[in-house]
Amino acid sequence: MAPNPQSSQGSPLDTLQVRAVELRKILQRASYEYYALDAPTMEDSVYDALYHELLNLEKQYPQLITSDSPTQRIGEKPVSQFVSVQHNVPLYSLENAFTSGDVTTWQERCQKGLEKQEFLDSVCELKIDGSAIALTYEQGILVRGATRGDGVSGEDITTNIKTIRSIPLKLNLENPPDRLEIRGEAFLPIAVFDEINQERSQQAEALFANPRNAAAGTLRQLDSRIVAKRRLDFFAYTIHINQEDFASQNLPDISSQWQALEFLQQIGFRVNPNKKLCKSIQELQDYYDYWSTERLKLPYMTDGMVIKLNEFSKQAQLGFTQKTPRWAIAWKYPAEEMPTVIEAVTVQVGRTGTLTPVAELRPVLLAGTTVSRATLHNSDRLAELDLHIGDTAIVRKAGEIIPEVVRILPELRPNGANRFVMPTHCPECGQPVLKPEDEATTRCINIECPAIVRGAIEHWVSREALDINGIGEKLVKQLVTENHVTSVADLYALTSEQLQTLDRMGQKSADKIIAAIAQSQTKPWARVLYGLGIRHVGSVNAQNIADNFPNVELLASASKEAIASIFGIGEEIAQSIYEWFRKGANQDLIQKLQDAGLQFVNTMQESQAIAINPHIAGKTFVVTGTLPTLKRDEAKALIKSAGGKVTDSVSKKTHYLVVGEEAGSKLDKAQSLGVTCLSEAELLELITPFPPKN
Ligand code: 3B9
Repeated sequence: MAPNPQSSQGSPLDTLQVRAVELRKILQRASYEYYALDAPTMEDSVYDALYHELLNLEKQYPQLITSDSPTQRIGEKPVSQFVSVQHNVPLYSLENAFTSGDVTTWQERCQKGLEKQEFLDSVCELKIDGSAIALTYEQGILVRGATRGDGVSGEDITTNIKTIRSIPLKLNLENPPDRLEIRGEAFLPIAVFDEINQERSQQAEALFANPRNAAAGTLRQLDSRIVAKRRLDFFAYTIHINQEDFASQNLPDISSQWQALEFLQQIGFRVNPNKKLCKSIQELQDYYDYWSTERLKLPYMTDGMVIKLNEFSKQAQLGFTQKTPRWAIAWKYPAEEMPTVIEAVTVQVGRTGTLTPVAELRPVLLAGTTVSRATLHNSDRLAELDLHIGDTAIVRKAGEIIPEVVRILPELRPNGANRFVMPTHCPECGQPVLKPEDEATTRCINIECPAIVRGAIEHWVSREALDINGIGEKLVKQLVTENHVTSVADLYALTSEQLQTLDRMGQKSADKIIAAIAQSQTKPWARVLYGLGIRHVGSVNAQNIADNFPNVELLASASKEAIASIFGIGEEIAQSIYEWFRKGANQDLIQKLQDAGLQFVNTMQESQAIAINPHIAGKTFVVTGTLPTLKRDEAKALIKSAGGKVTDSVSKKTHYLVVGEEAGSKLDKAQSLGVTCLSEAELLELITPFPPKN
């Protein structure tokens, strides 16, 4: 809307001034509803028209311009530096709590300080992850905005502050006090942060690590025209008014934090709506728990909650320490992402030979624990990151997940930093490594690689596998380094005397370990299978496989399809098992472990899981002679587990005679009675749903 030519030409300046005041009032109201209350009432086009009317008025008559005019928000030309300012009242920081215990301790301390027994009503607010700023209003007009700085003095950033639409340039108060101070958090919405970083990456500019840094950086921008484009926002949480002013200006009586927040909103500020007045520790806990996940859906970053005793009289009694109020505490959510420096990259070789690059970090506190190493996953990931030694990186640890490097901040790369490249040879055994084009991982394929041998043994002795007590990481390392063992089978040839030659190993512990190793010979076939460490064969899969393939021979000779038809076993697992048994070294290993007395056959108890088999159920068996793989007891147990009956002598009622070598009179009798004779292989074929291929 253009200024009315008649009124601007013919009327005295007074009329125009009245119009300017009116326009400002309307625009201020609209801004307040839009930015502070998040409840717009005016069409954007109407706002624009009124705004331009005011702008034109002020252009023609610059004497009409006031500092609280909405036209004064857009930045001025750059300043060369900021002026330092003293804070009248220091900007206190907050004591941190990390556990509910910390919060209870704080509440009890407050109660003690006030000689109270009962819970002290507390206001919970979200802790916005931004920059604390202090705003000064004189006669209701914004005259100064300052950064927190060190709490005592900060920098005057008034021109930048004025660009923040949710900060009123003029308070919505009839009789404003001479002087009033507001504190709160300036922040960048996450969406704006993402936009800015996207733009910066397109223009090959340095990226901001997080919204907090972006907000702080923006507030200290010397060119407020850039600040205006960044759409900073602000939540207010504290108000200071001189007591005398309060009385003389007949302001509403504010005696609590809850009332202060309501008042702040009334006079024009954006106050975070997610506040709660709590009357018990449980309510504090509920607020914390609720927002621990809900906060992730908010359009801005939060890093915790702030708890403040509600009543000002109680706050005043408790007062402040050097740096923090005694009546408030910040209960933080565990930080999940932090920047830190990658001091080195090491490469670990896992038990399957996989090479994993690991970042050695300058230690940082993440999600409540100190983290000094983070995985870089694999060579593909490493190439994506373009990691150089000395780079600053964002490291993340969410809950129990292994810490990982999320991204690199290349703008912080030191001069002359070297790119890290994956080794072409295994760092453990020096043999060339393999990196198939279609796989992300690099792998050492030397089965004698000490790292692979160590990993295999550690897996073999682990709880869910053979559960051999007393053999830890350190002992495994010694055993392998000093060539006492080159495979898990060698464990069974170890002697107590041999162990006693090792570091800090007495006879007692050595004997114990030997006994524990011997004990593992009784562990069921399913655990042995799991202990072999075949890729993708976890303990549950191992149990399922062992239930369906009651001995190793059946499994070793099974087709891929037969393996894949087991419940829970997919193509990939079947392929992996099939290939494992095709390798000569693995066949040798099985032989050695069988010789060492380990269980490669289901015994009676484990066989219970096998489904009743119609060929066997209700049939009577006799077992005779020496079978090629099964002991006679094992064969009998197998038959029983499948629902068959086993007797000791052949009669007319015998359905099958299972015959091994050196069978005697029983074979003769069976042949004379016409009883069907089975070899071990034929028996197993009858029993297992998936007969071996030839
Ligand atoms: C003097 C939220 C944050 C926060 C306080 C906060 C950080 C700090 C604080 C503010 N988020 N709230 N609150 N939501 N990140 C509690 C430290 N309060 C003050 O700074 C403060 C300072 C006060 C009262 C409050 O009393 C006076 C003491 C002496 C003279 C005048 C006043």
